[in-house]
Amino acid sequence: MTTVKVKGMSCQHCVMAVTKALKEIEGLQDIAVDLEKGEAAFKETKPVDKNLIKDKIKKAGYEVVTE
Ligand SMILES: [Cu+2]
Repeated sequence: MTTVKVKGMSCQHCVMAVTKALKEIEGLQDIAVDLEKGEAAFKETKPVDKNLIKDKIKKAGYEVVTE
């Protein structure tokens, strides 16, 4: 399971939007977005470029936090 921090989610609508964005990426599976933690978790069935994940989430209107 891979987890990324997502900034800007405030309600279930945001959770749905982020989930939908991640579902569009080939190779991601079992996507689980946690509103309280501000995290998105998923399984990679093949290596997925982290920048693609960032881009998709950004296009949905949210920000991936990298520390
Ligand atoms: Cu929202």
